[in-house]
Amino acid sequence: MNPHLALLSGPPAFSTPLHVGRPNVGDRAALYRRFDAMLDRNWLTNDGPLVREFEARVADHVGAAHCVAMCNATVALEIAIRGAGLTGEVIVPSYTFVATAHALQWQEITPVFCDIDPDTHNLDPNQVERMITPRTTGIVAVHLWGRAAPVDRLTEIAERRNLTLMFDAAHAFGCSLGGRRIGAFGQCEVFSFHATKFLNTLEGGAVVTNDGAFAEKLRLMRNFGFAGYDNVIYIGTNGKMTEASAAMGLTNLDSVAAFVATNARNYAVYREGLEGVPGLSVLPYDPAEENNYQYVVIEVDADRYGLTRDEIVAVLHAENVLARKYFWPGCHRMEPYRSYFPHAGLLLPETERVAARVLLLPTGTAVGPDEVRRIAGILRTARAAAGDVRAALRRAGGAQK
Ligand code: T4K
Repeated sequence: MNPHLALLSGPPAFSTPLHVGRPNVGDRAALYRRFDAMLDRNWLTNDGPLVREFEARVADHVGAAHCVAMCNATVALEIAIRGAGLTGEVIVPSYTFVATAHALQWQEITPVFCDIDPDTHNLDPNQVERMITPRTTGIVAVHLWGRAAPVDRLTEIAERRNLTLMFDAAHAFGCSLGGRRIGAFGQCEVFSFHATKFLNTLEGGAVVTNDGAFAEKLRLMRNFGFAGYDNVIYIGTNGKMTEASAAMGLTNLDSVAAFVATNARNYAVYREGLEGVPGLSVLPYDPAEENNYQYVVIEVDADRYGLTRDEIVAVLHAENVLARKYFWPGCHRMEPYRSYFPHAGLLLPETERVAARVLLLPTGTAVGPDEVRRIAGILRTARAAAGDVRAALRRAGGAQK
């Protein structure tokens, strides 16, 4: 028995939980100054000055002509999808946060789940081609973990098959492809600024695009379709970002370089700490590109490590390391899709395999290098004690699901 593991009756390595998704927060004094100015102005939402400043800075940062800030990325996706006129069927990965699929189904558009490339975790363009039917109107690709989707191949397919291509860039703020920042590919790209994201606005999202007419349409749709007092010229909803959110966003934008540096350091320490551990691989980021390193993604080869992904998660949780199984079990195994398409998994072998092997480890500004080293140490110890761990989990009724 290895007494050091909490699962084997040692004390937990951490007295308070370490989370995946602790918010990164910049200069508090600057944030409070912005809040004060907002309160002095008595202007709290509805296209206020802080939102406009935030939109200009985001557009500039990512190299897109227009940014339309929204209350969150899910609503931003819904509005972008509706604004682009998508109907019928739209091709999406199943290996993504469920919001990507929900944004379609919410407006009765069928998400057609397409398999991924197991190396990139992004849509496999060869499979995309196979999923196109006469009802297909678009593709919503995801830049998963901030690593760019196969933009060139997808653009070529979309143009040839007359489909609208847009990107869920929820993870990809500040990331690049071919030296070009993600933000201006396809018809539009959608960022998330949720509290757990690399850049947060408390809750928030944005659509960025180079298409001015499209951006104007989205601005109308974001605000009930109002074009001036009493004049509704379009169907709309309430997708507005508040001034408080923009204040947070502007403050955090000033610290983006520091957030990247922290994440990159944690990532490097994880890599070093897990180097040579059989059965664990840390998903690589292309050093030739800009990355925000917001996710530390581990793939588990259970045969070589000696424990399954779920058993490792149980070990880590016992130590107060709240590793996450994103994006298990895949959208196609969540409702309502599981009921609508009970056999979807047959066409998604790589999605199923990857979703069963991946776990995410805590990083971000709330986590320091010593903590990262200790987490890596737990993973080394657990491998050495795999037999005891498995026996303990069996006794306790199986690994946490
Ligand atoms: N597309 C993709 C590819 C996405 O990943 C997402 C969101 C979206 C679209 C939609 O974007 P939004 O509409 O949310 O803007 C979290 C986030 O809620 C979600 O935004 C994110 N992706 C997804 C990957 O992660 P959960 O259900 O795992 O979150 P939750 O509440 O368990 O939070 C994660 C951890 O973060 C917690 O263990 C604790 C910590 N946390 C969380 C919050 C909110 C904090 O420490 N402080 C906080 O304020 O979905």
